[in-house]
Amino acid sequence: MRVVCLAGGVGGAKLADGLQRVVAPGELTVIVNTGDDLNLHGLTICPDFDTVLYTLAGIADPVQGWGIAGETFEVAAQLARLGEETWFRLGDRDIATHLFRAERLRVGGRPTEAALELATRFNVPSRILPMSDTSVRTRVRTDSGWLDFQDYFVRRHQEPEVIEVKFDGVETASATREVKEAIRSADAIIVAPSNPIVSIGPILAVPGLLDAITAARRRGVPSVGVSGIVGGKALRGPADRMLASLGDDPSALGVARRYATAGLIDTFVIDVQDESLAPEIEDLELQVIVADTVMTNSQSRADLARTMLDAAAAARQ
Ligand code: FO1
Repeated sequence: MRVVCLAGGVGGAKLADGLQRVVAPGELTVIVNTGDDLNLHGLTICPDFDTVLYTLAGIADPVQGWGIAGETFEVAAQLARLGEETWFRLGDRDIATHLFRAERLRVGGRPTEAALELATRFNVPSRILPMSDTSVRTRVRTDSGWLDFQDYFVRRHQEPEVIEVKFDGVETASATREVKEAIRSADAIIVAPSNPIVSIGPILAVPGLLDAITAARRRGVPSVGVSGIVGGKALRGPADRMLASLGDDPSALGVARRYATAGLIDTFVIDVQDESLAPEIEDLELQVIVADTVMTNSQSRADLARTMLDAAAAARQ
């Protein structure tokens, strides 16, 4: 079964890891949000890509979910001594990834080519594709005006209320041939429990990408999503507060509404804690599956992946 997973953030990486554990080697493609990317110290940093990369390589920091386990921060400490800003902390080993990427880009490689090569070098059997090869930058409007995503997310600890979101550069971005080909040949599309606004939102905004998913769904390819909001609380990050401040329901129902409106999915997995929301989600003409969705270890990642793939297989029959 060839599986395409849309992902961003730590929750997306965890589900991607579960999928990689249950599909045959090489059958998984993860399409990753690049709206969180930033330029720092002359380097292009791709946090969501790298989080998926390190997680699928089995070397992600188990506590924070991003970065590399056992990381050291000598370069960051020296940058601080030089008077540079270090609120976005790059680990020493992580910097090696950035140097690798920088060199590939410097000699004219596309971000997708650098991404494929990085996955190979890290012995990852899955394909991890940036959503596009041109720069897209998520920005959020708050009381302090428009902020770059990582300024809001890391520097200001997601504290300001988000009143508007935009994806700078997305109008001129396009789905890469690798992304289109992965969706064209997919047997199932899986939408990870990532932030629907700033992780999945930018992916869907890339011209041609949702069209490719729509075409796949018309051919009968099932598309299964899962809520990253359980019991009205985001499992991680600010998705619940963002949904509320943007006028949506901060719940699995709010996430389902966004995906149903976009025409992204036909089946939605909600947590057992949210079972009472099932009828309202079914009213959106979505098939609802109730399951344990909270991923606390590799077994529960694989279990959620299996639940979603089983739902996809059932939808194909
Ligand atoms: N998150 C933080 O909260 N603080 C950091 O200093 C930080 C550094 C960082 C460096 C590389 C990387 O790949 C990710 C990093 N992240 C950090 C995580 C990142 O901001 C978030 O995971 C995503 O952008 C949100 O999905």
